[in-house]
Amino acid sequence: MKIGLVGFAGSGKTTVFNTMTGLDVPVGYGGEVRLGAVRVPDERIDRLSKIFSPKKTTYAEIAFCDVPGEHGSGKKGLSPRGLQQIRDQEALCLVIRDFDNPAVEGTPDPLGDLEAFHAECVFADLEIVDKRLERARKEQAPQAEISAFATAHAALETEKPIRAVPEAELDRGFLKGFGLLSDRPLLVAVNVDESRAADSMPDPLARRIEEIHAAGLTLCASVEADIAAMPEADQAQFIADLGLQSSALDRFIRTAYGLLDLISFFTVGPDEVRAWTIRRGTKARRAAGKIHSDLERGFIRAEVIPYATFIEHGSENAVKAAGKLQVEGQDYIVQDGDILHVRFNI
Ligand SMILES: Nc1nc2c(ncn2[C@@H]2O[C@H](COP(=O)(O)OP(=O)(O)OP(=O)(O)O)[C@@H](O)[C@H]2O)c(=O)[nH]1
Ligand SMILES: [Mg+2]
Repeated sequence: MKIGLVGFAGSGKTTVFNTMTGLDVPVGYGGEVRLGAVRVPDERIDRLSKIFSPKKTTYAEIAFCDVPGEHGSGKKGLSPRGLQQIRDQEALCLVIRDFDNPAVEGTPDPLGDLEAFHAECVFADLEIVDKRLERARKEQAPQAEISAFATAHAALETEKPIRAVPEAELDRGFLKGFGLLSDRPLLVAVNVDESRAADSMPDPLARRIEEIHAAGLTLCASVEADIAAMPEADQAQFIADLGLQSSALDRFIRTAYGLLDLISFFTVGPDEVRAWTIRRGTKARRAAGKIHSDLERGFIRAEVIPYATFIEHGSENAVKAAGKLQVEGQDYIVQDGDILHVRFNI
């Protein structure tokens, strides 16, 4: 999964990026687009790895892309270049400034910034959809295509993001390839001042985030950066002292998995214990394709052990002996924590 960190100049994107990835990219003024990956912590993988002692243990990963804001007098917006970079991301994390930044003019205005970002995405999309709809009508494209663009158009005209339109009302197949921004899952990270590091999201912001079908969390990027730089043994105590539930990274990952409706399944063996990330509702054959395209093409069946069942019995053989091994066909819907063994033939 690829998440783009976006937002206006000086909102703390690079600080968040460093906190999440453990990298040390210079913060401050603009900079380049940077890429980094985060290992998704998972106790189940820790435990499976202890049991199998594999040569290699692989956690799920989230890739982050840090997109610099647009600096300059009186400009508060996204440049065409910035917009283009955002279009390449699967999901967006909007970092909003709610702390005083001497390098950026003006007092923080989180709600205003959220509104401004939302409006920019909607207008950028409306321009694309408008043109496309006109052309589809002129060229007498199939009715289904015209209707998809008309539905998107109607939503955007009332300043609704496309992601708010239910699956049943909109055939998104037609919108693919247009890089529509308001159809991307959106996670809003409100970057608050040190003094409010443990505060929850203010009501008006929470309401607006819900209205535009996004998810939100608050964090203080500079405090989180301090936490990330500490020896691991000291982190938990510091987090508790601050009145925080868990680190921003933990909360971020949980929120992102919820927002994107992601789950993990596992493969195990002496060579590798590994977590794979899929959307909830993915069928066994598609999930097998994550591991390797051959497994999808030549799929015969999946032997499935739910994680809890495996732990209860302690080994694959014990699970089999207890008659608890599930043999599933291609349409089986993979569940969070399933341990999969794919049988295939090509
Ligand atoms: N007080 C405070 N300062 C912060 C916080 N987060 C970031 N900063 C500071 O704000 C400044 C800008 O942070 P960056 O992370 O570079 O912001 P950015 O969004 O990447 O900026 P651009 O890429 O230039 O748009 C830096 O001096 C940070 O140290 C925070 O939570 N509290
Ligand atoms: Mg930056």
